[in-house]
Amino acid sequence: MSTSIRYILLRICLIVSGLVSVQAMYGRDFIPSVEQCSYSDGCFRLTEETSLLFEESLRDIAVYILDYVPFRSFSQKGDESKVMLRVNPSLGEEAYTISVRQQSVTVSGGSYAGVFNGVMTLFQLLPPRVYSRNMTLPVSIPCCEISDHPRFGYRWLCLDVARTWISVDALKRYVDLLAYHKINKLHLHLSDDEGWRVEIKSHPEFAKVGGFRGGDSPVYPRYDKFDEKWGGFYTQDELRSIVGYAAKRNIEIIPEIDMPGHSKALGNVCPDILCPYTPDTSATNGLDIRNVWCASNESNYRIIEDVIREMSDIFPSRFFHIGGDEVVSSVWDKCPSCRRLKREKGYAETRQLQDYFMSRVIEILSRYGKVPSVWNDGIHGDGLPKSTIVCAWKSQDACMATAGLGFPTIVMTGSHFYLDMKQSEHEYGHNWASITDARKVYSFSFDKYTEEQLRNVIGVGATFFSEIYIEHNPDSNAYLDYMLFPRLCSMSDVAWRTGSSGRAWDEFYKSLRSTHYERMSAMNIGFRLFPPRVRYENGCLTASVDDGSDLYYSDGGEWRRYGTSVRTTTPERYLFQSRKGTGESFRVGSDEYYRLQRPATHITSSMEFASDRALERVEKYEGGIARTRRAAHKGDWIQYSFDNCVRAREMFVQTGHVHLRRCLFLSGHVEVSRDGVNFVSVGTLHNGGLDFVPQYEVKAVRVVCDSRSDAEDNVVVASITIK
Ligand code: TNX
Repeated sequence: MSTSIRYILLRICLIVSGLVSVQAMYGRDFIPSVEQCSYSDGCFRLTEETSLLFEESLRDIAVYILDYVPFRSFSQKGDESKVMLRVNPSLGEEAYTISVRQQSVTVSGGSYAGVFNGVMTLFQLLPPRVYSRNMTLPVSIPCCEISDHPRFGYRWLCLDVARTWISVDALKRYVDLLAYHKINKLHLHLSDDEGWRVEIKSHPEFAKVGGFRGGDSPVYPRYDKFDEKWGGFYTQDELRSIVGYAAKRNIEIIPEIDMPGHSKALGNVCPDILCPYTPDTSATNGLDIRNVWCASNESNYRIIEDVIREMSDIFPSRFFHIGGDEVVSSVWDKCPSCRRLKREKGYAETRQLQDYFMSRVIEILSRYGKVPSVWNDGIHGDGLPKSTIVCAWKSQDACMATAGLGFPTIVMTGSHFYLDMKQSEHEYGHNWASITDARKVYSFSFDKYTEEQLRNVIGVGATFFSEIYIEHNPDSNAYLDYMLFPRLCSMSDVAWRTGSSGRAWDEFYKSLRSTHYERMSAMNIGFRLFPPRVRYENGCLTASVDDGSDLYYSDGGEWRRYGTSVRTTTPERYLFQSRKGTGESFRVGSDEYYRLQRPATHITSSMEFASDRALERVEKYEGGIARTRRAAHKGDWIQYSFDNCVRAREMFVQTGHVHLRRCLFLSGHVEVSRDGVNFVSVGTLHNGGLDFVPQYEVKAVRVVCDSRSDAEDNVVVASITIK
């Protein structure tokens, strides 16, 4: 019988059985893909009378299921209608089979992990509302036989909880969301320049002080909240509870302390870990850029041992990630004792001190039974044991080279798997690696890898670095949800799909639209929809979507439901957005909306400017930033004057720069002038910048400092944005 005929019979069966009609058709749109699934006639009725039978070693899974499916009977003995969980050691550890017959459902897995994976697939045979944890029975499950196993044993997500604090409850929620997608490794980036997040009992100040930014904390403040103390850390008990919570969901937590670089937060708390010299901060706007552990200070290795000893006791994972990325090794050249160490060891290059540092840390790790994991730029020389798991991120070439060196490699190429990247041109995020949406993630391919390289690839991973997250109200997780989903759905498919189970994007996208968006809504994820296509032609704005979502639009006022088209002579004022369930798209306009004006502009300041060339680039809208010669005082100003008056629908000015601390007007206002002589205020600055709508043609715009004695650094100025 052909599959489509079976499918039709199945629909008829369900409709005739009168239980559930079309909704019972779930079970086709598996994400990630299932290796083999064949349907047969009939269905299993899951009712309140159905019992859940399980082997004792699977009790945690049974308890987990009860949270989602309201089984009344939870028993060890045989019943008429039953769902059974079993371990079948002849299957691979993470492999599973599901057999749905009219009288019973059996999920068998090679181990706890395999059974858990099977249960995650079983959930996808149920209506999406199962994820909302208030499913009502009865429901029907189509009769089928499924057998499945993952391509890679490491399906990984790295979450940067150092730059932006993520609470324990939020982390547990993400653990659940990963589990639904069969992602089984959560790598926590627990330290960086902006924070230290693990309680270390022998050094309580690491977390108690280093876990917070701003206010009286010595740690680099968050950009727009210089005076607000913000952040948090995980106590050891909280971490143990996260580890246990994750283990029940087949997720291993891999901790990372990023060393020897990326350690500024700790360096600010305990300056003794840094190389002992006074940095010259005149070139860096007063910022001490030393963020590297001193390699020659013996007491540093004792501190690291304290950290590793305590953390080994919290995290049962065999692996301990020790970072190794982006080390500014020139600090060691300036340190007398590191120079001495370099000489004693006979190193030709300063970089070799990194190998020395890493091998000392690895020696400590081995005393606690741990295998190291590093970022790919942590590999130097041949000091790393070949069992080191390498997270390869820089480029596809770096991934292939790492695998070629024989290291077990997690492929997390920035261009495809960095979920801090923008998802389309006008959206939020970084773009250094690429612009990456769910489709691009899905397109990842191992085609260029040699067989030998491929043998060393043990997993695929995504990463979310959180420098920018902190500016997007991280107390709600909306931004993180939006950045992770559905890109993680694509990643999970790349990491799981085996042999012929891969689908073309169109098919995968169909599964997203027809079922998985609904599942993610039941999971309460604020996921991203692909933005609508907006066009302006013949005086009309038209917008369209291909995912059945609802369209809305606004001309700056209230948001309205979109009908067929919007007739207007000012298309540049309109934005459109699609919404479906808990998902929404970015707000997008037609080309007219994005068109910027670049009138001839001259920038002057009461503080004068430091470099003519930089200023010229800013005046010509070529990007970059210019800096004033000194810090601002009350009454200081920066003025943009136009050769000809400008009629604009919106203007945006910004002082300061995300990466240059305190180079802004902490408080101030913006004034506009019709004649370049008389100015009128249009609003106060927020985060050193202001978006405003000029009511008439403008000859000049002036940003004025209102604080008595402002930032300690000079002021950074960018081009004015004029729409
Ligand atoms: C590179 S990935 C980094 C991170 C940044 C990220 C921003 C890696 C090992 N280093 O420190 O946060 O880029 O995308």
